[in-house]
Amino acid sequence: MTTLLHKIKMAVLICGISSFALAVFADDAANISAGSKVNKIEIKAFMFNPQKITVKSGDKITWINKDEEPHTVVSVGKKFQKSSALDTDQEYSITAGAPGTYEYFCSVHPKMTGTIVVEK
Ligand SMILES: [Cu+2]
Repeated sequence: MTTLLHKIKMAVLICGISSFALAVFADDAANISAGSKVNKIEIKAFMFNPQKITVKSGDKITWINKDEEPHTVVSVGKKFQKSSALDTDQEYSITAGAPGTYEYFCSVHPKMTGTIVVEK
């Protein structure tokens, strides 16, 4: 699985990627790693909760918007694919890749920030 994730990452880096292609890759990775932990981040009151989350490489991370306002999930430095604008109760998921610290924010409300720490 680690190898697959590396391949996906390489593919993403090489291709420059359309968001559609990445979404397909992400879904495939999620299916293959079924059984790995799902980490939920709730978006509520203009905050990501938990604001900082620690996950294992290969884990799925899912945001759900519990506000009446649209929010997005955008990686600082484009380390992972950004979400579209999430409406109320809409979810967005990624699969944690290489270990490291990933900062993200909401492009609609840039003061909304969060951190993902990916461990091996
Ligand atoms: Cu927002």
